[in-house]
Amino acid sequence: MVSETEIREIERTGHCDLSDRGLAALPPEITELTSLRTLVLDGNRLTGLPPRIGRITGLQVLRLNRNQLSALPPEIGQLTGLRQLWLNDNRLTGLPPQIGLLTGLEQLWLDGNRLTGLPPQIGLLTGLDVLGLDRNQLTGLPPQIKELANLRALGLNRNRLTAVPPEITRLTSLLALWLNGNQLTALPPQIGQLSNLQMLGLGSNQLTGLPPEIGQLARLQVLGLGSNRVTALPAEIAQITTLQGLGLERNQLTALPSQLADPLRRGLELGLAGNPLGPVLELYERDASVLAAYLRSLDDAVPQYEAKVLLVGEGDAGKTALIAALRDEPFVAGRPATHGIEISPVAMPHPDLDLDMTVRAWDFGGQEAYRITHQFFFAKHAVYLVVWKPRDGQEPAGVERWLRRIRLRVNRDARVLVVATNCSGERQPDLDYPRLNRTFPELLAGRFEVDSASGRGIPELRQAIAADVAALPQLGQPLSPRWITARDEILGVAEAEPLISFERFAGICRRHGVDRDQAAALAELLHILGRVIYHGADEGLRDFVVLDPEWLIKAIDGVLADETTRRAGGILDHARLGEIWPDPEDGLAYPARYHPYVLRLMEKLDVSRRLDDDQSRSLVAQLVPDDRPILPWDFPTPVPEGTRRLAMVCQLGEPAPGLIAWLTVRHHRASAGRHWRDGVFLRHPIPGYASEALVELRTPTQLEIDVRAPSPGYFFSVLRDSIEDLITRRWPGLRYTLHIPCPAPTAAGPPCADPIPVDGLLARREKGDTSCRCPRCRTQHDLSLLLTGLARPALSLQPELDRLHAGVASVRSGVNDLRADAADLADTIRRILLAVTTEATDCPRLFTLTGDRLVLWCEHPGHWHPWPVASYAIGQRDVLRAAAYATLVFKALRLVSPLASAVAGVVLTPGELQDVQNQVRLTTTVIAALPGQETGDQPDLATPGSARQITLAQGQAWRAARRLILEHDPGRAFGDLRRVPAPSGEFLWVCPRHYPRYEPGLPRIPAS
Ligand SMILES: Nc1nc2c(ncn2[C@@H]2O[C@H](COP(=O)(O)OP(=O)(O)OP(=O)(O)O)[C@@H](O)[C@H]2O)c(=O)[nH]1
Ligand SMILES: [Mg+2]
Ligand SMILES: [Zn+2]
Ligand SMILES: [Zn+2]
Repeated sequence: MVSETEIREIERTGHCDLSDRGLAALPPEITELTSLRTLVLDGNRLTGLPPRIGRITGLQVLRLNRNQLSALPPEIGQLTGLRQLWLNDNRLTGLPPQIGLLTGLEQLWLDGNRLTGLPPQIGLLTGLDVLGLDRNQLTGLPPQIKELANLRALGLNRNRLTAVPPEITRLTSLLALWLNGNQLTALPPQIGQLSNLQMLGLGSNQLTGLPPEIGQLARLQVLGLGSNRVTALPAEIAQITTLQGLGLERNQLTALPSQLADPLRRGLELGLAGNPLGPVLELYERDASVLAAYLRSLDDAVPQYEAKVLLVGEGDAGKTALIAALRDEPFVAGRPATHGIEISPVAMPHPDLDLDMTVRAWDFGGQEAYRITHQFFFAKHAVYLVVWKPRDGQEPAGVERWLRRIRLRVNRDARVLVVATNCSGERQPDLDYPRLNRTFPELLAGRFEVDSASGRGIPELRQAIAADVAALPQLGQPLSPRWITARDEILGVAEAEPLISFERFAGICRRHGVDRDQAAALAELLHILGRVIYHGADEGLRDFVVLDPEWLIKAIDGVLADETTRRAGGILDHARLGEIWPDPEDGLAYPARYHPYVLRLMEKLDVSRRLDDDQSRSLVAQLVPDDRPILPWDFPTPVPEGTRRLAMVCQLGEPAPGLIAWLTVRHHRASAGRHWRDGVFLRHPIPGYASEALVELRTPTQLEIDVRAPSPGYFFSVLRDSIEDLITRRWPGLRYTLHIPCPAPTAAGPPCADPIPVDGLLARREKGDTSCRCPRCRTQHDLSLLLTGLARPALSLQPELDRLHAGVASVRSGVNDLRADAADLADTIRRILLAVTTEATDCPRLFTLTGDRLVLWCEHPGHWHPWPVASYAIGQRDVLRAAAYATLVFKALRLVSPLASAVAGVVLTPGELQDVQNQVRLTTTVIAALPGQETGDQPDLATPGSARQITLAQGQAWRAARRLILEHDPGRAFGDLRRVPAPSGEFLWVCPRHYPRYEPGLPRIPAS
């Protein structure tokens, strides 16, 4: 079993590793080796240990993870020299009392066993530093646990605790306490005694709140409370100045304490998803400082009762007449059709409180032409009326279509009433409401029949609307009286000026005692509530506020209805805007000074884009020709030598109107001038990547993507991510699945193309499969090849970087073509950025270390370059803090210069290339001098079977580097590097030279 040589080696080193050998029993010769200090037997089939184990008295480390031990022999107590005992993932139901003799023990690991209790002797292990008891069946701990005065980490995740054992609160040395996945309903106030605690995990319990004493945990850094039933937080939580992360996902919070404003400004990260917080959630999503400003204003706040009611339905259904009836206006026969949209207030008493709610009705014109724009303005947290007119034979199917449109945009976050008009009483309209209710259970709130002429059914409908409005999460949201008066004055201006500068907005706020930060937060809040349109994070848009959404919607409708632009294939000549948006005497006015703003807003909504080569014209994607132009290649055409193909089909649950138009606009930088109603042909803007793509709706619900390039993975994953990003942002209610058309060639020539579901492939890879068979043509495929560009490789980044380095080396000797490697480098850097982005996106992520300076880089893909303006003087200790992450990133950045010069000089200016080379030279020296630093790419104990894109160690490495950068730049100026959204949805930090590619600012419009 164990060879002579091995035995000699073990005797020499004192170390014996017999893991994963399939051992069913401990080899007898081992227990003779009394000099043994470390014995590793992980991953065998041991069901018990022989009493002779007690003879290895010199043993310091004994590892028995992943065996089948159901008990330990009493003789274990003879191993008094033991410092670490690892017994994770066995079948232990208890521990022998002799465990208490192991008084030298520092680490005791018992995760994943069947323990229902611990012996009292556990209290004798006073030297214990770490005690791991995750995944057992513990309902309590013996009181003696309190004797473990040196314990620093205690893991009790996924047990059966219904209360925190009181003795735990005496373990004042604890730094980390994990209690996730138990059945806790409350925390004892004594929890505050754990004054050294840095990490407290309480997720997936049944907690409804926290005791105020939580504020005494003066060193706490991370508090996890996800998936509980917390309804409110104690204000004291804000006293913990060390707190960096507070996870509150999936609780019942309806408000946050105003005291959280300061911690938020210091950089506290909150997890708030899945709480009924309404607009507060969106404020935080926009920016932490915006939420902080709002919370800070709340001292003397009063509750607000404001909401939107949106009326949708076919033309002539009776929407406008219905609003008139709800407003108690006299009935008017023969109304004209509504153009675009009309917004008007409807008085509505609160069903329970003695007050009037402010409800604004949005009456959408029902004509077809408006539908694509109007869906932008379908808001969450609102009440919808789907209006239809059974008497004239409007088919009930229309109702379902409108319900689908609403669900696409709001998912579940709205209430919908179905209202039949013209119902003067004789017979029930023919609508299969029970079926609709099954299809839209989260949305539907009731059906009504009314007659706006006679007023029949109107009082009941009004009551139902009031009840649903009152239940919206934002109702009763507190607002400062100063904000209220500022808001009212500002909105009073809307009549005369549909759009004002942010300066003016802030000026009015100032007069009401609302400072500039708060003014920005107020603008954001009013935007979320649908009162104004304001994009504070956008360079071109943050300087003004649209006070009248109706005005903007009508302007966009005007462009989309413009026949001249349609005839020009969607090319809008800016000089014609004066014609499209006349400046009439009465009604809505569009004087020329507003034109740039409206045009920029259309860009923000992905309606149009300026042409790259001609800034005085824009492409309006919804007006492109219907017909498919001639393309350089087509789906079935064979792939030329040296080019590879990646394809994917995105199967949509229902049609998503506007998808192709939005994709066309988003990827206008990659435009190859060929776009039509159902598709677009793209070419990556960096010619060196030689990447082309065809994106086309084959049927209204089947989107096909085909990318061809020497190395197509990069462009493919960018396109795939941008589609998924568009869907999640624009149509959160849209279900979709991804498939890969089987690439195997058929006898006839074209590929088999049978769609293979990506989910299934991922599940197989999880299970360890490396290949799969096409159900149709039976071809055996390599799983990882099939998944290129669709799933982050299971490999860590390191091997990919090593491969690229080898590629560059071989190019120097003239063997390799670098175009493929250049695209692969782009993919690798993007993967690093995406991986660390799951940690934090609030600071640039590429940098080099030159010994005494840390220099940030511009992240513009393919054009990465140092940005010496953003550089910080750092000391030797700082270098060490950032070193682990810097080493990983540097492996990628070192390749920038050789690959950039290979693909073409155009990607970097000569100055930038010089900077790159300087930085790389200096950083090479720094990295080489580091004391045996590794990047943390080695297997990671904390994430077993780590197929994750970045290991926990790398995540920690990044967080350390981020803290260092933020310490050196507390004002977060970053030398004017700015955060911009990439077409694929993620954020990038780019320099002022590259900035306009993402946020082009206001267009200049030629005088007509
Ligand atoms: N008798 C009767 N007539 C109605 C009722 N509802 C609407 N009408 C009439 O039907 C016509 C169309 O109604 P509108 O309210 O303008 O329809 P709409 O849904 O706003 O139409 P668009 O603005 O084109 O989308 C008008 O002449 C109304 O007076 C109703 O409940 N009873
Ligand atoms: Mg109308
Ligand atoms: Zn096939
Ligand atoms: Zn740049």
